[in-house]
Amino acid sequence: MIKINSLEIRHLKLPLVRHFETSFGRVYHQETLIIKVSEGNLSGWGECPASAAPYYSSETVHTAKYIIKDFITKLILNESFSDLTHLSSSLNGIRGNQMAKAGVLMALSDLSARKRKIPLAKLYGGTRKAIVSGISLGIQDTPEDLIERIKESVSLGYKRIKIKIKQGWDLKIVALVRKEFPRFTLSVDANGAYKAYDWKLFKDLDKYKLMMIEQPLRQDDLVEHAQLQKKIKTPICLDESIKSYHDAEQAIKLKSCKIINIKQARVGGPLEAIQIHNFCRKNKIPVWCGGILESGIGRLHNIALASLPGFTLPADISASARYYKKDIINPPVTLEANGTIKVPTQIGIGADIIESQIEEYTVSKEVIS
Ligand code: OSB
Ligand code: MG
Repeated sequence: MIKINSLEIRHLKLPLVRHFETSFGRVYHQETLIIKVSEGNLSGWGECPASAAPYYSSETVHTAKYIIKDFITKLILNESFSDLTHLSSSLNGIRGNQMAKAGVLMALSDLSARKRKIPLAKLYGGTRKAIVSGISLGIQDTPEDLIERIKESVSLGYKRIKIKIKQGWDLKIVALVRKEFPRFTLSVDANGAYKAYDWKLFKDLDKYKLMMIEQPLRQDDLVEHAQLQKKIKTPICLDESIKSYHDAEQAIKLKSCKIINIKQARVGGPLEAIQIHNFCRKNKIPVWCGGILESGIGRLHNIALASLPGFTLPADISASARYYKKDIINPPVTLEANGTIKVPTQIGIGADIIESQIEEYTVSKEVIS
């Protein structure tokens, strides 16, 4: 039984160690919502990494906060649910707004794990003791800066490097990186910056033996992705296009991709993410766990998810220190020398919440009960 009697939403603004640039722009801070749900004196934490602007997804921290306050809490506060699945399906009437739903459902999953006194990974049926970690490197001021960042990441132990690309920072950059790192596992992520008529560029990329090309075209271009995949050898991986289980089904039927990046925040929460994982596993589509610059709380949620057996490719889950000088969890997420991250064995998300650090980053706070 789940019956929460209070929900706290905090809007946090965390300074990044270094700016992060994608084809849709550069950020110096990450804005995110931390959600705390309580059942009596037991609480669970989740994260809604909707960010400040509607560029990666149509949501922002402000739209998500509004949806949580005015719609989600009205459906779940002080209501009884038999389990997480029951609760999750009660939100089906709210269209879209996946990140808002995800933040709340993550918090409820943490709460459920704490109630059962088991690690979150165990609640999800996770089987891995550690996950293989990759790193996503943004667009840099110069190619030399990028090479420097890659060298640093390889020496820290990261097992796969993902390079953000955009018009003017693509083929030449990949050629240069391949020359410096002939065999390292590399991928690129365009965040939807290209059009179907740019197909030749992707054909030219084939010779660099990338592990995948992530989201080359716009999010709604499933048919165009299928046509592009037919023309090139490198596997296409979809990120922004997959916002639900239904999207994953459509993409696989259409052969729009050979790999899927699963982000629980993007697909409406952990249960939807697990359904996509199960479907992909059945259809032999490899998946990996992506990230959206999460603070420690969302990062631990991603680690728990990535412990499921179908997550066979390196995750975009790096150490806390890759993004944040002071994380809001103790201990922070750290990278082992062999390029893995341990799946916590403590109850719930698996680390203590540093409430004083959360307070320092808080822009606004609201408690609904
Ligand atoms: O496209 O995967 C993406 C960060 C913010 C928004 C979208 C993306 C990313 C990343 C970084 O690539 C992933 C991470 O390390 O959290
Ligand atoms: Mg991506």
